[in-house]
Amino acid sequence: METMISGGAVEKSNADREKALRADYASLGAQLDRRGIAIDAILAKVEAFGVAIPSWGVGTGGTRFARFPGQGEPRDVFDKVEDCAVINQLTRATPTVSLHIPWDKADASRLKQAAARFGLGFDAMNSNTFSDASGQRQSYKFGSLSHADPAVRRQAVEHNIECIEIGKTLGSKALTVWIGDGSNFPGQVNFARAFERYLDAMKDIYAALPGDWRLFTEHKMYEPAFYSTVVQDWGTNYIISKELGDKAYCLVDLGHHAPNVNIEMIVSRLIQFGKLGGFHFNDSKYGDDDLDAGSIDPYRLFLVFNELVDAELSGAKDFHPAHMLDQSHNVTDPIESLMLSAVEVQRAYAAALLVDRKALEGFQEDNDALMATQTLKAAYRTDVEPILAMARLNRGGAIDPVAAYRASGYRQKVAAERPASVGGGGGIV
Ligand SMILES: [Mn+2]
Repeated sequence: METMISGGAVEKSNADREKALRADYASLGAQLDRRGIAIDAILAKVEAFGVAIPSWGVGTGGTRFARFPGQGEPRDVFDKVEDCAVINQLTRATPTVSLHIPWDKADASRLKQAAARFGLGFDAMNSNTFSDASGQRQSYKFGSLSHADPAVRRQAVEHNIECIEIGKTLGSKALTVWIGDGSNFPGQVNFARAFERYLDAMKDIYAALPGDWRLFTEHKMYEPAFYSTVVQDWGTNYIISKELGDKAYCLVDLGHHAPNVNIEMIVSRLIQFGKLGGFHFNDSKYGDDDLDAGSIDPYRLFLVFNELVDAELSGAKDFHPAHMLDQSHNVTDPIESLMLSAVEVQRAYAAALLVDRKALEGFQEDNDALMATQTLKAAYRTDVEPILAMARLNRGGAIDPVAAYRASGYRQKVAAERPASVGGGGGIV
């Protein structure tokens, strides 16, 4: 297997840290043992856990005000795959890449080979009908799948079918559809007619889905349309998945909700009715900020994983959620942000695995609110870093991914090879 950073550099970085890690792991193991938890069982689950890297995330993001390009940004999808290979080499937590078409359009067979060199696979394909590609016949200025003009809707359907075709060659098994359709003014759009047109168009896309694929629809309450969006919340998303059929599931992007919305409860509802497709992980303070996962409210991320682990352990039906990051890195090196975000998602999973579920159930039955919430807190407060670091070490990754990455000089190396970019597409979807 090829690597972008030499194995020797990673070993050198680990050599300085391994002794301390083994001591910390043994100490945590003894602590968990007293709580009736086998640390090696948690380690095995963490080692098997993966989250997909969004191809658009390895470039520097921006806001509608400005974008400040970073050094050595990827020039095309092949450069993006190399950056994703670095992230997975050091974290061993990101075995797949989620592509965005047409931004990542390339010869699909060549692309598959490029990823296979590094042992990377492909997660869900993402279509783009929220901006106009050069040379495109119809404009999406006033919508795509819900547009009043059937020619625009047809073009948007065909684009989604093209994404499925590309994904078949790449080995992807899912299509994520997020649309920017909506309105900026009351009265601009008839809510019911627009949704009806959207559903009809989605049925055409669904009909083109291979038998072993899943279709994810992603809700978003506002932006780019600021008064209304066609797929605004999880209720509408659930309706869509029910209307389309068994291969249709809801995708939850943590940033696509109003502030203070109880997202973990939405997750629970979708699990209960077999319609949770997966996630776009990120964090936010005010809106769809696309900040690094776990950077603002790590407890919320833990509470989401508390629901996921509960479903995993109780054997919920149709439960195999896709894990993807969806972030915009405006002021950090995207590779560093994505490595730490993947680790944060893994951390929430590991901590949720430590919840004493039997005790929790007892406290719930006894209406002991204080002890019930303390049961969650006891798991959340446990520092699981030795488990995460040991999982990386066992699988050939770096005990400290950012330290290993900085010591490798990878960014300086690609900065010399890749010319500085100007402007460029946004990273917020
Ligand atoms: Mn998203």
